[in-house]
Amino acid sequence: LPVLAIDIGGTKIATAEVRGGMIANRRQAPTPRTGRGDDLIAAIAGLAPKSGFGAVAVATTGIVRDGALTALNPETLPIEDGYPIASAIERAFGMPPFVVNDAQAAAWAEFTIGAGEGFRNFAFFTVSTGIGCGLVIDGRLESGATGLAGHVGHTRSEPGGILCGCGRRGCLETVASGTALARLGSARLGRKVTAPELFAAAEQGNGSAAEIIAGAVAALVNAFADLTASVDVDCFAVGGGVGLAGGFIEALQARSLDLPRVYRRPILAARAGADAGLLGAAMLASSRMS
Ligand code: BMX
Ligand code: ZN
Repeated sequence: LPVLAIDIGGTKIATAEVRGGMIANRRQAPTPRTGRGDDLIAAIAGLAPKSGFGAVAVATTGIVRDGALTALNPETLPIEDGYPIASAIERAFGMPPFVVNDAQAAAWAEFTIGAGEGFRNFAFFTVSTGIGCGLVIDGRLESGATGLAGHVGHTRSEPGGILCGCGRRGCLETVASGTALARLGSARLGRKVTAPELFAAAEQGNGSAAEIIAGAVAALVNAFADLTASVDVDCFAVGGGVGLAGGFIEALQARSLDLPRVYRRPILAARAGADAGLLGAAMLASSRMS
C-alpha cells in the first residue's frame, strides 16, 4: 500500500500518494491561515482519500516535538502552541502518522535521492514563506531533542533589524524569505508586490527590486558560511518558491565567490522541487516503520 504524504506549508497544503519513491495523485490547496490547527486538518481531509494507505507521513512548517506542532514564527503559520497534530491526523485517517518538520523532510529527500546524493554533511534550505533548513550530519538527519535543529532562518542576519515573529530581531527570515521580499519590495516600490512580482520587476530592469533581491542573496550566503563554520557542511541545496525562482541559485553561487575560500561550498538547486517535503516524509515514515 502507498504512503499518504501530507505537506503543510505557510502558503499551501499538498497531499499525495507515495510508493517506491514515486508520487501519485498530488493535490494542493491554500493553507487556511486561521490560527486553528483543526482547520488545517479539515483542509487536509478535504484533499486526500480517507483509506487505502499503509502509513501516513506529515511534513509541516514549524517545530515538531512528540507529535505536537508549534510555530517558531507564528507569522509563517498561525497555530495554537503545541497543537496535537499527530492525534488529530490519527482521528481523521485512522492511523498514527509520522510527523516531521518540512525542511527536515525535504533535506532527507534531497540527501537520499536528490542534490545531496553522495555527500555526508548536507544542508537543504527552502526559501519560501519562511526560510527552513534541514541538516544531515555524517549521514544522519538532525532534528534535535526539541525539534529545533536546522532552524537557521532564525539566526541573526541584521543586527538591530526588525522584530521577527519568533521574538528575535533581525533573523535571516526577516531579510530573505518570500514574506520579507514582499514586505521590503512593497515598501521600496511604493505599491503592494508579492515576491514573484518583485522578481518580475527586477527582471524588467527595476534597480530597486534587484537591490532587495541582492540583499537577500547576500544574507543567505553569509548564513551558509556561518553554518559551514559551525558544522562543516559539504554541500548546500536550495529549494522553495523563492529559492527556485529564475536566477536565484546562480546569484547565490556568484555571491559565494566573495567568501574567503575556506567557507565556500557548492550550492545546488534542489532536485525534488516542490515534492521534496512529501517524498522525504514518506521515506522517513517507511524507514521508521520497517
Ligand atoms: C519557519 C518555521 C520553520 C519552517 C520554515 C519554512 C514556523 C511555522 N516555521 O522558519 O519550521 O521550516 O519557516 O516554512 O515557525 P515554509 O512554510 O516557508 O515552508
Ligand atoms: Zn526569527
